[in-house]
Amino acid sequence: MFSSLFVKTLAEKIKNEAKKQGFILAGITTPDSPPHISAYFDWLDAGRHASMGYLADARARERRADPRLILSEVQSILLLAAPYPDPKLAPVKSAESAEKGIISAYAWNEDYHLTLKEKLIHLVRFIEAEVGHPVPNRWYTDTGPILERDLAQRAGLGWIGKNTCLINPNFGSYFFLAEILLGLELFPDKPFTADHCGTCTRCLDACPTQAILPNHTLDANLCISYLTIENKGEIPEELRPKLGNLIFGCDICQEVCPWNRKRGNSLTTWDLADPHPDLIQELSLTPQEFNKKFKNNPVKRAKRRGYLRNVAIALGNSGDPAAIPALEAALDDIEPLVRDHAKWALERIKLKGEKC
Ligand code: B12
Ligand code: SF4
Ligand code: SF4
Repeated sequence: MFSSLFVKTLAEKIKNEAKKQGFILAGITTPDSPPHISAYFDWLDAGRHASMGYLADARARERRADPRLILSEVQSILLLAAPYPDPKLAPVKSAESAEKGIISAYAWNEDYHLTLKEKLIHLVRFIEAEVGHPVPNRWYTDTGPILERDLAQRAGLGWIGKNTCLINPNFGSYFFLAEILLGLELFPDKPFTADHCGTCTRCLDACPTQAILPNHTLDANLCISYLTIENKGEIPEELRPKLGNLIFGCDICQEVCPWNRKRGNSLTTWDLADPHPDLIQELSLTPQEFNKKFKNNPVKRAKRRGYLRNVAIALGNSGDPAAIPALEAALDDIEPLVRDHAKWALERIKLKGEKC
């Protein structure tokens, strides 16, 4: 048992060390059940998770409701935010935009699941050195059975906006969340209780598929981020035109958010050669070229067949006859998913041509 002064000072030291590691926000909460766990259950029961079955099984539900089932010794949870680039930093050039695709800004750098790992391990070592003994711990970013946004709000990092993202008044929402469950008593931060959305409805108005629901949740069945990344099958025909030239993920409900208007809130460097690649070239990527291009990059999650499916739709949406030869070649692609979407894209270009 530590003195309360030690517990408070230790928490501050840990948060300072997190900032030195490049995290822009750090806060501590208790392992109690997340405040909006019932909203999560309702969301699942309404089928809003689409095909993401891993979110809905009994194990997933129990663990999200009680972090102690993940680590029985847990006494505190350290929540962290790591920045990614502002999509405005690489604007799509308007003259070429019809044939350019848009990759979401969170995927412009090496996969955060890999890059944050070392920083999280460093923080655990730092904490153990400070207390002078091993500390039971478990860390995650994205993939843990944890409601990261809800816990981050309770750890004081920001509020959950109508677009469902965690937003901080100083940093906007272009950041990842990560957390370390610790078998260590730490002084918890105050929850972030203000809701700075007010009467604004920009995200709801801008969402191309009306995926955002009025209760701080969204319907993944309609969300372009889900459709282009997590969905492994066909994209429903009626939604394809709404994808525009988004070929991996979607940043629209964050781009329109006034809290992301400020500059300098995010990372200013990235390692993807072109966040807005030439669609015709992308459609001809062989499996080897795809694997090389997106090695250790989040785009790999869509797999070549999902990515080229998205690229074919974007070409169809461009209505540009220059895409016809590439789409015709894709009718012989090794993947049925790519062939089917190329066929749709060709029909769409033809239809658009007839209307002109
Ligand atoms: C599944 C998932 C998705 C799904 C579903 C997203 C969703 N909004 O539900 C899809 C594939 C669509 C998706 C998309 C994206 N995702 Co995602 N995703 C997740 C994941 C793995 C689980 C989220 C989840 O449980 N959703 C279910 C809903 C019900 O829970 P929730 O989103 O946490 O929302 C809470 C609020 O709705 C709140 N709530 C409910 N009612 C009410 C009422 C009030 C008044 C209030 C205040 C709150 C509130 O309670 C809910 C439960 O705690 C998390 C990682 C994690 N382990 O948490 C990342 C995560 C949420 N995603 C992230 C990112 C970056 C994205 C994208 C930006 C990627 C992209 N560019 O395409 C988009 C953003 C789309 C959006 N507007 O949310 C980040 C978000 C960081 C942030 N600043 O918020 C996370 C935290 C991953 C990470 N570690 O960084 N994602
Ligand atoms: S990510 Fe795109 S499709 Fe999904 S809710 Fe936001 S604006 Fe709508
Ligand atoms: S766009 Fe407006 S309503 Fe939507 S999250 Fe941002 S502030 Fe809230």
